[in-house]
Amino acid sequence: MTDLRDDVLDTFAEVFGRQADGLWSAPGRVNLIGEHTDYNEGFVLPLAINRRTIAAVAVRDDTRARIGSSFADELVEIDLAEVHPESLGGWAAYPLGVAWALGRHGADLAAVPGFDILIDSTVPVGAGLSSSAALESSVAVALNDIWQLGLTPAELASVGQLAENVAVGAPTGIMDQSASLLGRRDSAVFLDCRSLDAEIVPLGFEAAGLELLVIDTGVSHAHATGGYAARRASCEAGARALGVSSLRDVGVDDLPRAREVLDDETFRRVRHVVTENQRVLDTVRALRELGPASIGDLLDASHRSMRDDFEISVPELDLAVETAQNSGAVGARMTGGGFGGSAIALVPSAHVSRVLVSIDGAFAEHGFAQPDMFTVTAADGAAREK
Ligand code: GAF
Repeated sequence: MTDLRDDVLDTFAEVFGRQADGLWSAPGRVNLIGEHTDYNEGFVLPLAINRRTIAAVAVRDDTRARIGSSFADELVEIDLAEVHPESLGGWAAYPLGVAWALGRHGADLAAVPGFDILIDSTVPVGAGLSSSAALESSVAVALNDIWQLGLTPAELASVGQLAENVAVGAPTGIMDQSASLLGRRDSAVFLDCRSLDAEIVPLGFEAAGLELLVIDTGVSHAHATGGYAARRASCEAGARALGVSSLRDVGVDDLPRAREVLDDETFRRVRHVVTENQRVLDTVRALRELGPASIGDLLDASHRSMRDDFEISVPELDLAVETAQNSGAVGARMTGGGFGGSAIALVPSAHVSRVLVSIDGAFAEHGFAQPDMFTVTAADGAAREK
């Protein structure tokens, strides 16, 4: 991390010919449980991870914004007055979308100074670990500071979501930005996506001798297209048919009536969301009362629900989850929006090597490309680094 910070500052100086005023960073996330519940005003339990996006920034004395990054050759340059969702495209839509969204949250884009910004990241792109939220959140905390806006981390999460929804065009919920901004070391963020009340829940993985393994299948996904939007539409249709404003208002006890009212596919989408909300509550209780070794069955049940009812898994994710479960994991599930990306497995330290070898073997046997596997720890949310 220290090296990357120095590298970003050096690259900033090379690219812009001057020193940065400061360095800000924001983490990617793993969702422990609570999938596709955020836009249904339900519950989620993500954690920020020890993979971060770093933004070196310097204020300009004009109104131009210049944006460079280690992952794109181009330097994007635009006047702040011209920053509108329609004028943005490519990866720069994320940082510039944040500037625009800050304008919708009180920043006077005609009065604030321009900026030069250089971005680098250790959050893998397309792995379902919220590289986009990390990028948005790093820029949001940086501009919040240099423009002296005084927005809270929770408000900055809404800024990031607005940028993602409108400037990028992905109809996502508030979970990823909340995890990136509110995350806390060794803890998960228990978020009520209706009230936006957040509680920090200690995980205690290390004390329990557990590791959180990420299995990045390499199957790429995109939330601006296809399946994600279709699932969201099904949930909204289900809520309408049940006469509620969101599926948050449907409980497990309401499912027998829902089965009578809804077609089979919509019913299964609804059942996933309703039971997943309950699993989040059960997981929080289990973590608090019994410790992390007790949440395995809830993780496994969450995966089955996503595979069979919500139908957002892919064969690579199912194989990673099953193999982890059969080779010593306490529990495993796909994480994030689905249709690719990563699975997570909660594994006793002593069994990590066995799980890694088993997954490698199983992927080779099925002719799947080797997954990228690494352990993560729960990290602090977005902050100024220097
Ligand atoms: C993606 C979205 F960005 C989140 O808002 C959430 O809906 C998640 O998929 C599924 O739980 O990460």
